[in-house]
Amino acid sequence: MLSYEVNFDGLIGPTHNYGGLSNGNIASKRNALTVSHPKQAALQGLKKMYFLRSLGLKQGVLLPQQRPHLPSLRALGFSGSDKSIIEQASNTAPELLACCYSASCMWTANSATVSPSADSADGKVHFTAANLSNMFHRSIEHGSTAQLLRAIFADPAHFSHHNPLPSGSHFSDEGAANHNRLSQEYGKPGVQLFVYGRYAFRPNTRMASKFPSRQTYEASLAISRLHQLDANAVVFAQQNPNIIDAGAFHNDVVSVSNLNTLFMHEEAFVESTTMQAQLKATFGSQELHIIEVPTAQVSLENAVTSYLFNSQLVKRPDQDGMTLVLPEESRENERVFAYLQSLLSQDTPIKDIQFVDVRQSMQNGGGPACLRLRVALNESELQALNSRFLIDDERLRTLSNWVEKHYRDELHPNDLADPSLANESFTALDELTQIFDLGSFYEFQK
Ligand code: SUG
Repeated sequence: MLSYEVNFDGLIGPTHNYGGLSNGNIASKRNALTVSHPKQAALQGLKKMYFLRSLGLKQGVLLPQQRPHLPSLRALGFSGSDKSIIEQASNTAPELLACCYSASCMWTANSATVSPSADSADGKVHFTAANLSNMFHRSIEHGSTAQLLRAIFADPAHFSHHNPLPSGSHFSDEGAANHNRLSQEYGKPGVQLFVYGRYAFRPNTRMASKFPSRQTYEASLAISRLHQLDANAVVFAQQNPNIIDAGAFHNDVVSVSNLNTLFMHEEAFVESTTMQAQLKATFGSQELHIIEVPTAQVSLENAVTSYLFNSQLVKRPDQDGMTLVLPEESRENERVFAYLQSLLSQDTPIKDIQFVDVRQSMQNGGGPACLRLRVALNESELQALNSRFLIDDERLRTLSNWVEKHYRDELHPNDLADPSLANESFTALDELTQIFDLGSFYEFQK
């Protein structure tokens, strides 16, 4: 049976702003409280989807969540009308208002971990929405994420959904941003590589000291159990604490995989040689390509600022080699661009490089790979999902028109205090549920 990788990109929401909310994410801190451009951000995201489709790939979309998330503000003691809640929060706790306004669910690589049916004992595709418990503004995403994934992948004959892991620091889970899968074909059994930053219950011999290690080993292990993975086909590896302290807050800032190829920075993992040997042994006699980028060619700083590894490594149906879809920032960084030229002259599966402009997202630390959730599906699973969430050119046009109609060109930090922004956002989202025929999906619609 044919099988595919479908990338589900986050549609960037109308309240995209720079809150400076993520400790350890250098771009988020650097751009804190600067003016954002929500319309441009969403159009950049849609253009990326359009571009990937033009490469012959299957493209899906995940919807923005309700922001401001008034249920969270109510849970924190603000009461009264929507307008009054926003006014109280902006006067007494602007940091909470900013968290509840963040459009961070756009980074769908963090929305869930997904295991394809070929790897799971029950032959189903497994989903666990990430609890994102490390950062408050992200910890409010998982309820709506789980609800949306259940609505898209509804057929229980093919899809199995798990509740997010228990909240709290022990099972802190950041989803697919710390998860890679290697296989010869999307629909054939593969090896899943789970990357964690720290142990929650065992003593840590090495751990990042400056910035938080968001993913725990125990969270990754729990997901591998929930997804019914073969213990002989999973590898757990620790992300190098130095690289977390250099600003790589997720593993997808320093590595990316597709099919039988892993593209990684030399310093991405603790005990990298052992990890690679384990990966090769687990992969068996099949061919596995590990492309390791030396620090001498791309420093940690350049890896983090250019987001070289936060690219999408994809296999176009019409070509033998793979294409690396990178952020424009990688082209602009001289050292990184020189490395990319040398990569193309080497004998590796990567034969082509392409660049996309997702600068609005990049300024919050989210590159092309952060904006997408990979879901490997076979033909019958593809037929079973809610096809409204698969993008074709007509849907892209509809969504671009919707963005043009509802989004602001600019958002200043003070605009969050203005209740009319909430109304505009809800009006836009209400229309979106009609486009996707979702019924009453958002909290404000109930
Ligand atoms: O969790 N930024 C996100 C970026 C997520 C990138 N995702 C992956 N690497 N997969 C984060 O740090 C910044 C929000 C703000 O500051 O307004 C933010 O949440």
